[in-house]
Amino acid sequence: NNSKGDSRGALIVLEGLDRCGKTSQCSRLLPSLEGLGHSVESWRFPDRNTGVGQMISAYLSNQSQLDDRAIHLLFSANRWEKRSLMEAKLKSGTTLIVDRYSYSGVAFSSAKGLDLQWCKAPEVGLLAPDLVVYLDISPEKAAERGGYGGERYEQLEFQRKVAQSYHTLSDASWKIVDATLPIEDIETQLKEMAVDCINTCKNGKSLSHIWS
Ligand code: FDM
Repeated sequence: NNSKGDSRGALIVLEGLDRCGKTSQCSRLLPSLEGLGHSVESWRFPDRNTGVGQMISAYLSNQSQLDDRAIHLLFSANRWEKRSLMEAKLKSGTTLIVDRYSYSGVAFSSAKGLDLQWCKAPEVGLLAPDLVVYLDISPEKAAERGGYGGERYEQLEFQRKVAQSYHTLSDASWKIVDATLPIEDIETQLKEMAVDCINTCKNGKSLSHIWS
């Protein structure tokens, strides 16, 4: 389909514990891929700009209390409300670099003790990433990095559980990057992985659904 000019963009997801450096790497990857002539957008979940996103934001900053399952479903709804735009962007050839996705959804909620399969269920049918990069750092090292911002989940004990959940969730397709390497080295690795992934998608890899 390359020759017809209808090739699609890639869905690239970055995951990891709080303070692993995901957000900095997303903002570095965007201009570096644009510099290569790719159409790219940077997204993040939760997307706090929607109505659902504002409820999530209030919860994270401890301004509201919600049942563990209710907040789980709100995080999921926040992805569902962006799904059709996501699909349209990808189909029009734009690559999306996404800071957190369904894996955060399942890792954080199951770290509270919710059943893993129950947590995955509302995610089924969302678009599957073409690449998941996990920025790997120990909870202890992450906690040493300039301290947490004070949101609900930013506590060492909880982050230890989240790390375990991520470990359970990960599969052989994930690219694990050592998040303690110098920023530039991580950036170089990510760029290479992203370019590879973009080319695979251009060459006809089809979009699929997560966990189905
Ligand atoms: N988080 C994020 C969840 O618990 N579930 C989700 O589905 C998502 C996307 O929200 F602690 C948690 C992870 C993190 C918090 O994320 C806010 P950012 O990246 O700090 O905005």
